[in-house]
Amino acid sequence: MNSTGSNIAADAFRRLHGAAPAGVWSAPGRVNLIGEHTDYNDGFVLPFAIPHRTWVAASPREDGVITLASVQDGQVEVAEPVRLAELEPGTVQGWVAYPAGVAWVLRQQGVGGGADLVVAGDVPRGAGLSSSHSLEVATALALLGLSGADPSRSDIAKWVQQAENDFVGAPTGLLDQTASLCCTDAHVLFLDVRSGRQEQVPFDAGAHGLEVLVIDTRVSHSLVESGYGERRRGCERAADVLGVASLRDAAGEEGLPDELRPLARHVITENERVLKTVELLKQERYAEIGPLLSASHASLRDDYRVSCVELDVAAEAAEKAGALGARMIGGGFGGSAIALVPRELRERVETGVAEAFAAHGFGSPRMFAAVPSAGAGRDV
Ligand code: GAF
Repeated sequence: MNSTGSNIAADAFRRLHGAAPAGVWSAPGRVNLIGEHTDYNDGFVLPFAIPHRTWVAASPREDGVITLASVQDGQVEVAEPVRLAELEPGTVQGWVAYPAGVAWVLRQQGVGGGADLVVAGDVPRGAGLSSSHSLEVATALALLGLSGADPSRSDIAKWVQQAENDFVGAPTGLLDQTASLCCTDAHVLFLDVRSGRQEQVPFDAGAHGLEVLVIDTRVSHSLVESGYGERRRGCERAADVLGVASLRDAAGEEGLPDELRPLARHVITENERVLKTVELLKQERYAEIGPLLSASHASLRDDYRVSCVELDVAAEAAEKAGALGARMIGGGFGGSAIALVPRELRERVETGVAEAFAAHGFGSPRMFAAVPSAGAGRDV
């Protein structure tokens, strides 16, 4: 949908509202190369934006109402309009909660008003590629753009996080919205969540004969939210016991009760792996990041326990077929894995993963190579 996603949203807007939108804004999904479950521990992450995006065609309204429609496979779904003044957490369910949550937060910030919004997009949903954050970020840029406000991207990321935490009710960190807002073409974004420091690190796997293959398992297990929140609370407890502000500051796991040790171990070692990966990328030693990706997966599987059998099979089968490393990405319990694959082995890896899925009786995974793409912005 990439080159035409903006047109699809704008055309549907014209059909619904009888006039062209005032503008179209879009935001990408993301792949996190490494640095998982470190964001809410004040740690390091290293995402890049994928070419898949969500577009929001928008025009202002004077009556404090937000109307929402989405275009999916040519079908337009019109949602119940929401009145800004009546928005409260829990008042809106389903996909509308994401844009509504953003409007709710912006209103508290004194920006953004009523608007007609029409959404189109091609970020695979429920695949751990941040489709909901891309919708939230595109909505935020649209509402801000309509109102003429121009806050910093890190403020927008914090507001989107607030919408996600307080309105949608998911206790997520800052990784996904910052990735969507701040990633740039041909780079990974090295983000220190504590300080907010960002560094764009060139990432051209193709120049090294490599590809980042995304393997969407197409499963999303229940417990996602509670499993995520439980890990997050475990990390906070561990930091408390250790007497540090967050696990970012933990030097080791000594002194922790048995059940909290693996959580701390994951966060400590994962932050180290991010730093090492950045160093290797800067030295153009791309192939050597493979083992770090695999170590990240093992840590998420064994210590943090957020993997699942489909993700484990995906990572294992990819490596067996020649990937230099593979890992689950995102929150876990389903969604996607990535594999670092020598270009000439791409087909073999895809076949190996597909066969392993079939042998386990799983549905077919969706696979595509992802290249670092542009972050969020105004299209029209
Ligand atoms: C999800 C969350 F939204 C992120 O904030 C991050 O914690 C990630 O899981 C795990 O690294 O994508």
